[in-house]
Amino acid sequence: MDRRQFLCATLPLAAQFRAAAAARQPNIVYMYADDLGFGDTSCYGATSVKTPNLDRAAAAGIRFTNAHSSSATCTPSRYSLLTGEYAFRQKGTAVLPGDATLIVKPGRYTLPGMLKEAGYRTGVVGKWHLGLGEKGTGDKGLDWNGDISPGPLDVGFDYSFILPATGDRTPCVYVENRRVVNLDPKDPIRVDYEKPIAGEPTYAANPELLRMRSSHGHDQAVINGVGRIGYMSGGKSARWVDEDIADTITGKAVAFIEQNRARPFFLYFATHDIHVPRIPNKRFAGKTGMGPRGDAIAELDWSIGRILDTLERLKLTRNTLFIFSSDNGPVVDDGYQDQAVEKLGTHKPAGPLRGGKYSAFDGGTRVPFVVRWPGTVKPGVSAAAFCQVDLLASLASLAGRTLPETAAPDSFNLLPVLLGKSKAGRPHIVEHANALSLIVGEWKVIQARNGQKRNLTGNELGNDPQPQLFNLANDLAEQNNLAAQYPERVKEMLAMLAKIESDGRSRPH
Ligand code: NG6
Ligand code: CA
Repeated sequence: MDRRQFLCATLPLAAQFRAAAAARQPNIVYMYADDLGFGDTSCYGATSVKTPNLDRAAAAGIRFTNAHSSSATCTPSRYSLLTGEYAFRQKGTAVLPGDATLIVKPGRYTLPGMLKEAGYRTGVVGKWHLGLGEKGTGDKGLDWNGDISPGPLDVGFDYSFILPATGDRTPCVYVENRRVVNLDPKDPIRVDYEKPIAGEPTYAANPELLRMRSSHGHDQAVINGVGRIGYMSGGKSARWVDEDIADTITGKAVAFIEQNRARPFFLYFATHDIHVPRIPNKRFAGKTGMGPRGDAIAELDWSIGRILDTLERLKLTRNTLFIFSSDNGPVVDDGYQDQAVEKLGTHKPAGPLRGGKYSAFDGGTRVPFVVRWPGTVKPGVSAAAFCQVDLLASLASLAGRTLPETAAPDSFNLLPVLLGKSKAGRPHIVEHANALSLIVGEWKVIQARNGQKRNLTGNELGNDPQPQLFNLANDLAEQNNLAAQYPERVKEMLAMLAKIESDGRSRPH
């Protein structure tokens, strides 16, 4: 008896329809790199580093050239991805410390929750960085040694295996579902973001333990020879080994696919690569001649290959929508002396774009975005405007779900764009760095913003006390500020942006 006949024989009619619909749903794998720039992969023009696995996905799918992360840093981009709401609407969605509380509140309509309702088995593997628990850490706060809740399982995921925040923030342990992995109860974990923990090595007191120095910050706890943000004690058997993070989480992602091969699944696989600290496995160390940053790109590409190979091996390729992107633009010096600057050579992490991570210029949010679904998506290149905040509404459309009126306030249903059936992208793009920007067609305005021009590690932020206007069609690199020449256009576009802000939503009713 095949699966259909079996369902017919055993289920009542309504359940048969549901099961049949679910059986037709494609799997969805959303692979999310960290800090990977528009120019960091060979399918987007890099020559100093090769990414054959991403290139093969791009050759068989669609390579987008005007797709954006919702923000120029991690936490707000991930918040928007899961909620379909621009992060600038909510306080507390900036880059979070490792002891932050969960910022996507249970009960919220989310991307994984929507897919779960549609019959998907949902999993998140990798970097989380959206907080955990409701009390924060500290003496009376989140206890890392017990059940950690609420977390991913309370906002729509059936399974989670995560790094709580970032590789450079404590606690340096994995959390699987509600528990720290490999924790010895006799060696409990304590996390502190205010003061050192007595008896634990610190950056200042124990330089002999360091194998990588900081260029800025990263000078609190020393774990595995690397200075981190935040302090921690205990959990010795649970601590991750930086060199093995890609292997560990890619293994968990592969296992999730294997275990759920027989039903529709949604995997959100958020890599640690190529975020700092960049400590790739020895298989990749020294392989690109570009130092750890280049080697981390090679390691990332290996992870992509493992996912694609797994789909192929399980014969799921034609029934899986695979999407790859990055949470924000590239950064070279992000606070460690890891030779990224010295060994950059002619490589341009943001390709032709100005700025990168943290920046209001396009390098901050215009990121690689590749969609592959053989048999359904025709290979090509798309210049359509797309934002990761649109994934919720677009994938809801794919899964046959109607969004509640108040859900996902900034998510546009661009499923036809995602699948290459239309080139009509979103009518405008809001970019979120320190300042907000608005792109409409070829024009881009950046709101006036006081503040530093560059951050402490030299990354250009795009702040200017006057509004800036660029024509991206002739000046993709944002070199010629035309604000003085077109004051009316600046005024109109800033008014449109102010309305998007004050309306509290931008998704059409
Ligand atoms: C910054 C860190 C940087 C990185 C970033 C968050 C310093 C000097 N810089 O504060 O290293 O961790 O936060 O990156 O500490 S993100 O991709 O998660 O947004
Ligand atoms: Ca990031």
